[in-house]
Amino acid sequence: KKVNVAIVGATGMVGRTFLKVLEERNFPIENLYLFSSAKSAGSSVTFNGKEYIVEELNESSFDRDIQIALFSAGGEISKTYAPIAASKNVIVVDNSSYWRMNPEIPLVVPEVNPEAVKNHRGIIANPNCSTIQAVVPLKVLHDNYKMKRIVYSTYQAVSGSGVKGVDDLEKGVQGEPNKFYPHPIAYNCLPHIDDFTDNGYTKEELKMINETMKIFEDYNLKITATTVRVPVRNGHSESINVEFENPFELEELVHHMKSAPGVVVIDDVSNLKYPTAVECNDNDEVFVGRIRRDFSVDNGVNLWVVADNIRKGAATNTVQIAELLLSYNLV
Ligand code: 11C
Repeated sequence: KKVNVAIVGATGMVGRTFLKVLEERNFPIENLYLFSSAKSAGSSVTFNGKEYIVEELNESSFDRDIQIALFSAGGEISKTYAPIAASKNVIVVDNSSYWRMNPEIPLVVPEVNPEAVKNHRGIIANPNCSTIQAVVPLKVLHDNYKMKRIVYSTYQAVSGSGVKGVDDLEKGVQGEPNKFYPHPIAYNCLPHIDDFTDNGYTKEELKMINETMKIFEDYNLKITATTVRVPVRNGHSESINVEFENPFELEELVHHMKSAPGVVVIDDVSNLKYPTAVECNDNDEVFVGRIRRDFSVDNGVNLWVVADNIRKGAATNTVQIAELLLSYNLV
């Protein structure tokens, strides 16, 4: 079965990666419609060898036969246009943060909670990149040992901020002053991603905490997070400390991790093998290494988790959700 697909935000970093991933995975597209802001409208994009002209998004963009729309054009666009699309029987898979915590909107990572898509009412949310790469490896551990507390510390690439972040890093290493971040990102680390909130946490930290609870449907989990921007072009890294209700054998835990869907274990410190952002770039899996017991608590483990934030953290996960819609016959 082939479907008609729209992409909103087609010229952005994630939008372009949607096209790449759809092409690579041979997503069954009959007709493709590409939308952007007025600024990028009119540009041409090649998909599967055919040229498409990007149209300006407006209220009548969805007045045609479209079954699935992938959105990545920021929260404000999703706030306004996702309900318009949904009202015209388009199923929206939205990469912005706007709908994620709405109790009526499923928040889906296909390796973790695929069944949640079945409850959709026209809009499905794609989680934040740093949450996605955390919950993929945590799923198998939660199933086996029941997590009770998580401490997230992230090392996030500038591509998470889009082209402006990448520019600040590239020009910063050439000696130019920072334009986008409030401090230099070249040769520096900024403990600041997204806006600060009244309780001292950033929105990025709160996203990791709240989205993890929603995806696991476990609001008793105790979670804390510190999210940091580092001078890496692409690929987020995370240190994850987890404490379980139940005891575990490390060897068995590693065995479970190796069999987890979407996870690749690279953990051979005697040969200096562990995942890094540079080497994991351009892959769809979540890479896990440095798996070791936390000796300071009864049932704790430390993990080092790396993924391509634009692919698995955004575009690939969104396309996988669209694939779920097809496999569950929801379109
Ligand atoms: C970053 N995680 O790395 C952000 C980018 O809520 O979708 C994605 C923000 C979001 O800066």
